[in-house]
Amino acid sequence: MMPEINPAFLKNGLRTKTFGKKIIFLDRVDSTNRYAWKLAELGEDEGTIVLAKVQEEGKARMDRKWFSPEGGLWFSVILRPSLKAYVAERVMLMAGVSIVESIRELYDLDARLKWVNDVLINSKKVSGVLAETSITGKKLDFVILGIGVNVNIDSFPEDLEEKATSIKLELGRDVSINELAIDLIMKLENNYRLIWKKASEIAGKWRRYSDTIGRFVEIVHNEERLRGKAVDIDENGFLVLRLESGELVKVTIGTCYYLESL
Ligand code: BT5
Repeated sequence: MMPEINPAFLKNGLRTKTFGKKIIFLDRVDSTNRYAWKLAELGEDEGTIVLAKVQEEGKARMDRKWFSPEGGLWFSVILRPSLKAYVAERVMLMAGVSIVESIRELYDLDARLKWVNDVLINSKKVSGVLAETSITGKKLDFVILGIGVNVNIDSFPEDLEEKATSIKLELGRDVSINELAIDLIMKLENNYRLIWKKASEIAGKWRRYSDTIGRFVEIVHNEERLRGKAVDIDENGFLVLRLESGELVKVTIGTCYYLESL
């Protein structure tokens, strides 16, 4: 078993049409999303992947940081979906589903999805997704789909200790980052094909793996807070909340916190 990333091994193992047809391997980068964004602006094709062993300024949503030492799987895929901008969330949805499927199949771990993009094992975050979109008017130019998975990471900084985990910590052994990368990139390509006409299939899988549906939640976005019971996810990745008044609302963006009660 080769735990470390090996470009030749990874390329040989991939059976995909577009995803990873070209992979740019970097030892270090500020952020694979930032790097891929620049390439996309220069016209890089759909499917090109930027993968780094270490990110010095890994990006999370809303200007937060992503801890990205050696031992993780950090990569970004350039996508050029012909979708209206408002359905770009579907990319996020299919990415979360793909990560969960890979972790479940390869390691038999009980990976679950917390809205909107967290993959949890035993209630701790093992993976996150950052989809950044370039939009002109109502048209989507490109999406940079960034995925981070804590694979062979032994320890986390103090502020993450309680809420983050890795596959190694859960299994008690190192695993092959190559094997996970190959499996995940293939699943991403397959699930990506479904986002046009079979988005409800993706939403169905999301529902099955959901950690969020059925819980009382608070969704926070900027100054806005919304409390309710999470009752469903729709095919665009929007969370359906039942407010205390009984009214159903769809939430499109925000950070989700779990509550004991409303
Ligand atoms: C995310 O944001 O979860 C998106 C993470 C995307 C990272 C990938 S790595 C490859 C690509 N290139 C990039 O530069 N980024 C992408 P969000 O939902 O905002 O969650 C961020 C929060 O997760 C932080 O505020 C921390 O609390 C926590 N966190 C940071 N690093 C973590 C880690 N390695 N594991 C688990 N939790 C982490």
